[in-house]
Amino acid sequence: MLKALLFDVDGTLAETERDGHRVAFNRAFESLSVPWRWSEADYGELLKVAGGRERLLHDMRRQSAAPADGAERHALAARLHRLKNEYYTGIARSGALPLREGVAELLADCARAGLKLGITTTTSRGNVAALLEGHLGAHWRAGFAAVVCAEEAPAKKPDPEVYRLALDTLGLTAREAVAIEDSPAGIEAARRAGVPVILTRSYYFPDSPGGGVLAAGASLGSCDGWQPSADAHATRISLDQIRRWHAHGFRSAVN
Ligand code: XBP
Ligand code: MG
Repeated sequence: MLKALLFDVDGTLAETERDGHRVAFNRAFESLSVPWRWSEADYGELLKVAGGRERLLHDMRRQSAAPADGAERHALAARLHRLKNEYYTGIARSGALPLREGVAELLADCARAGLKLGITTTTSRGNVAALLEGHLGAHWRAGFAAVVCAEEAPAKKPDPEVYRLALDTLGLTAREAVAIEDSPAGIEAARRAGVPVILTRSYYFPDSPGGGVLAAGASLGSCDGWQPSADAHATRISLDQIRRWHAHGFRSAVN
């Protein structure tokens, strides 16, 4: 029986990457007079590396202006990442990163039904708080029975640590939860923890593979184009719809 929904953050709760993290990284580069910038297209490629600091270190390998010394490179990445998060939280608090369509309604379905909610993300607690305080109010944390972020799960997706910790916190088995994810790394992390996935494709991951997930679609805010199909009479993906996919999943894809 379904007992919890576990939400990824970046790309799933909100489209935070292009106009949030990417812009904040570029501001951090500028502030520290680092001579490179990340275009929208560059950033799409770089998102194959989960974790902002890990992404910086990965990119520095191709930047001729990056420090050659390993320790200096790590120190610069750490400084840039801290600064990026300061800029990012400012952007998130400004309200520039709205929740994706259907997210607020699905969270409300869960609250009404008493279904547990969790956050399972590669980003930091501060970034999640900055995003969710604006959308869900100062007491947003009380609505989530588990909030697992980079601080608790330093091994980034596709490592399953973040999902395993969330299940431990909730005291649930993997099959009692459903992960809502947008990226291939996120899907893999959930699946390695045994948690069935609903895939909501995002700006940077429009082609995330839908094989092996309970359901895949473009938006929780619409019933169009979902595989398997969603209730044609509904206007959005509801908790009831997710319960149906979950129940059906154990008779087909997940088994
Ligand atoms: C997405 C990520 C993160 C963000 C940046 O996390 O991979 O690295 O791009 O955040 P998720 P940080 O989809 O799991 O929410 O700089 O804090 O890593
Ligand atoms: Mg994501």
